[in-house]
Amino acid sequence: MAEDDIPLTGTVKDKLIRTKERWAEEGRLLTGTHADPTRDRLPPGQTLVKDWPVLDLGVQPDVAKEKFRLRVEGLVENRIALDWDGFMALPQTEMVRDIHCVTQWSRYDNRFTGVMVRDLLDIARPKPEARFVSLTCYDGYTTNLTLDEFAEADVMFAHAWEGAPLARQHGGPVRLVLPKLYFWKSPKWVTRVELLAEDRPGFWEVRGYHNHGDPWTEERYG
Ligand SMILES: Nc1nc2c(c(=O)[nH]1)N[C@H]1C(S)=C(S)[C@@H](COP(=O)(O)O)O[C@H]1N2
Ligand SMILES: [Mo]
Repeated sequence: MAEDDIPLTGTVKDKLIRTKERWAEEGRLLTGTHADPTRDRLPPGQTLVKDWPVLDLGVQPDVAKEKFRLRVEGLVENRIALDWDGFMALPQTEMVRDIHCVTQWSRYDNRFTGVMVRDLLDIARPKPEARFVSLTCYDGYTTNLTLDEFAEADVMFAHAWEGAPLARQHGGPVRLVLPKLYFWKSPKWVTRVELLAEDRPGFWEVRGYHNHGDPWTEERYG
């Protein structure tokens, strides 16, 4: 099964993880101020950047398109296992969004192209008892979302950025883009989506990061 294909994070940069865990313990980067998404563009405590920083566990899997699979399973009426051609044959959408990382950078106006989660869920058809989602990546990274937020209108499996294929370092061939939450909730190199009845906290969520991650209320840690 797919589970066996996914390397665990034994090769991860343990030191980096410990540093971030410590930040979480210390509540670092919390500014205690508030911003209003209807009025402001930069969430509290964030700094605007022009380049696009790379953040991950230090392993950037090389996922050949021939080997790529995107699976949607768990509490769905129709299990899906898309290969690259199947993924690219789905309706393609473009969106421009700001992104916000918990390590304090934000970047405006990122143009992504890909498949909207809604279009995938229309095919998979979540069962009524499905309320949460767990996403698993080719580097072993995981994160969790509520099905409601995963299914919002501007959540995308992106394969291109600014009109060019998404670079491997940014999660190519395919990553999630969920702009309204901190970017750790947007997994790179995604391969599996599991719909669940109970929440299943992911890699950073069990290491002190907030379970939800709203940048506007600074849900960074805890
Ligand atoms: N598979 C995977 N996805 C991941 C991560 C990771 O380590 N592995 N890091 C997350 C974090 S903490 C952030 S901030 C963003 C960074 O995306 P970027 O490197 O494209 O800026 O990816 C998120 N998605
Ligand atoms: Mo991050």
